[in-house]
Amino acid sequence: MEKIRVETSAIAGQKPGTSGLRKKTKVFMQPHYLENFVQAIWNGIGGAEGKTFVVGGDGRYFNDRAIQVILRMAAAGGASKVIVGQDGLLSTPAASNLIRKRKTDGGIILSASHNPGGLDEDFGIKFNMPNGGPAPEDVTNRMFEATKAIASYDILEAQDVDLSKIGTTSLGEMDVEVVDPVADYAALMEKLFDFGAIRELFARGFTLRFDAMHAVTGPYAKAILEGTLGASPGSVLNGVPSPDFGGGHPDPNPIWAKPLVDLVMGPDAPDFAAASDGDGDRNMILGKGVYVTPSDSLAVLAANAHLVPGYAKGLAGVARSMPTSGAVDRVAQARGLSCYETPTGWKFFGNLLDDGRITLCGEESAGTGSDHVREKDGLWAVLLWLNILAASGKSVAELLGAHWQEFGRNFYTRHDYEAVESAKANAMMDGIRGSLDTLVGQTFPAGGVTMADEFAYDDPVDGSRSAGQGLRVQFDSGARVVFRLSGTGTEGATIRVYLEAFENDPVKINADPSEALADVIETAEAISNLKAITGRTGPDVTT
Ligand code: VG1
Ligand code: CO
Repeated sequence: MEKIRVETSAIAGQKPGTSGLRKKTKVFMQPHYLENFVQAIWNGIGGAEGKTFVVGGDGRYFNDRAIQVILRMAAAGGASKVIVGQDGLLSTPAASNLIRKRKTDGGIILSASHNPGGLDEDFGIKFNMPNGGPAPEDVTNRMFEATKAIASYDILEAQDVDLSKIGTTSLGEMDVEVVDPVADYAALMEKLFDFGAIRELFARGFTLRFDAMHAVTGPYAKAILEGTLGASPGSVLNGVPSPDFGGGHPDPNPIWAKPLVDLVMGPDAPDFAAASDGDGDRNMILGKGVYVTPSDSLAVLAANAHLVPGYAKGLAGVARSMPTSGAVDRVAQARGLSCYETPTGWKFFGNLLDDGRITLCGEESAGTGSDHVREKDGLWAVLLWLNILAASGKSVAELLGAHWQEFGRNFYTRHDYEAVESAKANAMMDGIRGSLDTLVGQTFPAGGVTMADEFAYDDPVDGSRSAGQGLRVQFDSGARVVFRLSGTGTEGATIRVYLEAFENDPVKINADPSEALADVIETAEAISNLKAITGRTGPDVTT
C-alpha cells in the first residue's frame, strides 16, 4: 500500500452552505471533486495526523464509493483510526452520538438530507466537530479557503475496505472499526426515555405508523419501535434504505409524505404517525386527524418534556431558529425559561448546548433536538412524543388542543419557490432589503409593521457575529413574515417565505390555517412583489 500525492487544482464553488457542501451527485463524481474537499477538511482542522474520526452516511447513491475515498485519504493523512457504520450507514444523530461517546476528533457525514438521491440527484458531505455538532462558520470558512488554495491531496493506493463485517481491520497504518450503526444510539434512547411506559402503551393496543421513507432510519426504527418497544410488525413503513430512496424525496412533510398524512386523516388512522428524512435528523409528527407543525411540536415538547425521565429535572432553556414560529417562546415565557433565537442551521445551537444554556431546540423545517447529541434527531423526537403520550394518557389532538388553549396558537406555514433564477431571487431580496427602513409604521392586511430588519446573530457564548440571516417583518397583530434564500439547494435559488399569525381567542384558535394566514400571505406578496419579479404564480412546496 503506497501513499501517493496527487496534483490537483482549485475547483470553484466548494463553499459549505447551511449544512455542509451539497451538489449534484455527478458534480461530486467529477475527478478530484470529492478528494479536493476532503483534503480541504483536513487542512481546515489542522490535519488528520494521529486523529480518530467517525464516518458514515445515509446510504444514498455514491455513499459507498465516497467512504472508500475518505478512508484512503484519512489513512494517507496519518489518522490513527476511523469508526464506520456497517455498510457505511449512520444516521446523522447516530453519527453525532458516536463522535461524542467515543471522544473522537470529529466525523464526516455523507448526506444531502431530505434532497433526493441517485446519479441524477443530490449528494453532500459535512464535517462535525468533536462535540458531535456541525462545524461552525469559522471552521467551514477555513475549509472553503483551503479549497481555493489546494494544489495536491494525499491518498493511499489500496483495495476497498470490507465494511459489511463488524470488527476492526487496518488500512495501511490506520485502524478501521466497523460498528453496528444502531446499537449505541438505541442505548442512548433507552437512557433518556421510559421504555417500560411506551411498551405498555403498545401492549394496550396503541397503534403507530413510522414512515422511514426508504432512508436511513429504517433499521433504527425497526430495532427500537418494533423490536424493543413492541409496536406491531409492519408499524415501520419503507424501512429498507435504498440508494435513491425508492425514487422519492425523503422529506417528511405533508407534500412528500402525503400517503402518511392521508392515512391519519382517513378512517384507518393510527393513534400516532411520524416520518423522518434521508439522514434521520428530521421528523414529522401526526395524530389521528391532526398534523402537528414542527414549530408547534417544539413548543408542545418544551411544555411537556418534564414528564420524561431524561428531562425530569426541567429544561435549562430553549432555542429556535429565527424563522421558526414563536410558539416555543410563549412556553418559555410562561415557565420562566430563557429562550434564544438563532440563525437557520443546527450549527448555531452547538454553543448554547455545550454551554448548558439550553436543553431543547428546534427549527420550523421539521428539526427538533436536545442536549443528548449535537444534531437534530428525528427518532428521538418520535420517542419523546410517545413517552409524553404514554405519561399524560392524552391523544395527540388533545395535547395540541390543550396547548393552544393555554398558550395561544401560532398559525404557521412556509412557502418554497424552488430553482428560481438566482438573479431574480437576489433582485427580490434586494428590493425588500431596500424597503425595510420605510416599512415600519405602514399598515398591511396582516397589521401595522412594528419591526423590519435583516437578522444578524451575536453568539452569546463565543461572541461571533453571523449577519445576513434573513429578512423579517413583524406586525402589531403578532403576525410575522420572513424571507430567506435556502443554503441547501443544488439548483438556482430556493426562496423561502415563512408566514405566521398569532391567535389567542379560544374560538378562533381552531380556525383553518389557510384562512387564518390569508392576510399574512397577501401581505408577504405586497412587500416582496415575488410573483412579478420571479414570474411564479404560486409556491412549489407548501409546508
Ligand atoms: C434547510 C432548513 C434548515 C435546516 C437545513 C439542514 O436549510 O431550512 O432549517 O437546518 O435545511 O437540514 P435551508 O438553508 O435550505 O433553508 V437537513 O435535514 O437538510 O441536514
Ligand atoms: Co436531514
